[in-house]
Amino acid sequence: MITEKVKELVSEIEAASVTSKEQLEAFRLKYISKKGAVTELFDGLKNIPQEDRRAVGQELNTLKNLAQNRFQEFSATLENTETANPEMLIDLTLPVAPHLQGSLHPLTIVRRRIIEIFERMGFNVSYGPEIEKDWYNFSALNFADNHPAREMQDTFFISKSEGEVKDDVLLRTHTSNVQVRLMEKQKPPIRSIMPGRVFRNEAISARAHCVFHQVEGLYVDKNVSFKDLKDTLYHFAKEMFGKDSKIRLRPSYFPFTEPSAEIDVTCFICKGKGCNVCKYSGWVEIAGSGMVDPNVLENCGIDSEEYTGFAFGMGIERITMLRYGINDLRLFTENDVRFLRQFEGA
Ligand code: 2U9
Repeated sequence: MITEKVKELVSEIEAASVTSKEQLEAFRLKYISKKGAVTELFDGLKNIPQEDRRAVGQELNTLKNLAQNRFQEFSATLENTETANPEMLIDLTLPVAPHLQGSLHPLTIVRRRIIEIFERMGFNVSYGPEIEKDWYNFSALNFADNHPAREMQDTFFISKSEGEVKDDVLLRTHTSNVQVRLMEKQKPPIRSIMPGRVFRNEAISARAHCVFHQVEGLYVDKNVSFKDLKDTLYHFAKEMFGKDSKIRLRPSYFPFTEPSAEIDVTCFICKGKGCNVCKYSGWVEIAGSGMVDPNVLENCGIDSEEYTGFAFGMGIERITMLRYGINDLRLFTENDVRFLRQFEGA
C-alpha cells in the first residue's frame, strides 16, 4: 500500500514543473514541509510490520532525496532565469529618471530672434566667407590705406603683401564683406541681413574677445532714406527689448557710411531711471548705422545717382549680455553647463 503511494509520488515529483516562486513554495509545502506528503509517509512507517520496515524506510529515503533534489534544481533554475532576464529585476513602481533636455546657446537664441524680427520686415539672410581678401573687408568699404584696422595688432592676417597692391588675405573683421559681395552680384532692391563670426586681434577679457558674432544689415533701393533707417531700427528695438522702448541716434563716424549714427535704446532693465547696466544714463548702445557712402555703392558696381541705401551693424554678444544681464564675454565660450543650463526652455 505504502509502496504504491511512494511510486505515485515519485512519478508525480519527476513530472513536476516549477516556473515561479509561488509554484516553488507550493512544491515545498506539498512534498518537503513538516506537513508534506513525504513526512506523512514517514509517520506511517511505525505501522509497517517490523520485517518490512527497513526496506520501506529505504524507499522513503529515496523519495525524500528525490523531492529535495528537485526542489534544489527548481530554485537554482528560477534564480538563473531571474538574473538572466533583467526585466524581472526592474522595479516598475520606481519614479522615472529625470529627462535632461539640452538647451540652445544664448547666442543662438538671440541670433535667431534678431533674424526673425528682420525677416518679418522683408529682409532675407546672406552669408559669406570668414577668410577674405583685403578688397571685400577694407578697400571696397572706403577704409583709407593707413587706417589703423589694417594694422597687424588689430586684424589677423593670413598673408600680407609688402608693396602697393593690396592682395592681403585675412580673417574678416566684420560681416560687411557679405554686403560687398551681394551688391557685386545682385542689382537693387537689396534688403538683407548678414549674421556671422568675425575676428579681431584683441586680448581676451570680460569685455573683449578675438572671435565674436555680428548681425549687419543692408537696404539698397531707389529713395531709401535716413527715416527708413530710423523706422527700421525703432521697430527692431521694440520687438527685441519691449514695446515701450525708445531709440535715440548719436552722430558717429564709419568709413563706409555717411552720415553715421550710433543707436541707443532706453535701458530695459531700469526703464530709463538709471542702473549699473546703463551706467545711470538711462540708455544703452545697441548698434551702429548710417547711409551707405556713395563711394562704397560705386565700388560695388551700384549707381549712387540712382540708388541710396542704409546699413547697420550690431554685436550679438553685446545684445545677449544686455538681454540676460551677463557680465563676462568669456562665459559664451567656456561651455560651463551651470551657465548653459540657465537657458533651458528660453
Ligand atoms: C557696406 C556698407 C555699409 C555696416 C555698419 C556699423 C555701422 C557698426 C559695429 C557695431 C558693433 C560693429 O559689432 S560691432 O563692433 N558696426 O557700427 N556697421 S554701419 O555698414 C556697411 C556695411 C557694408 C557695403
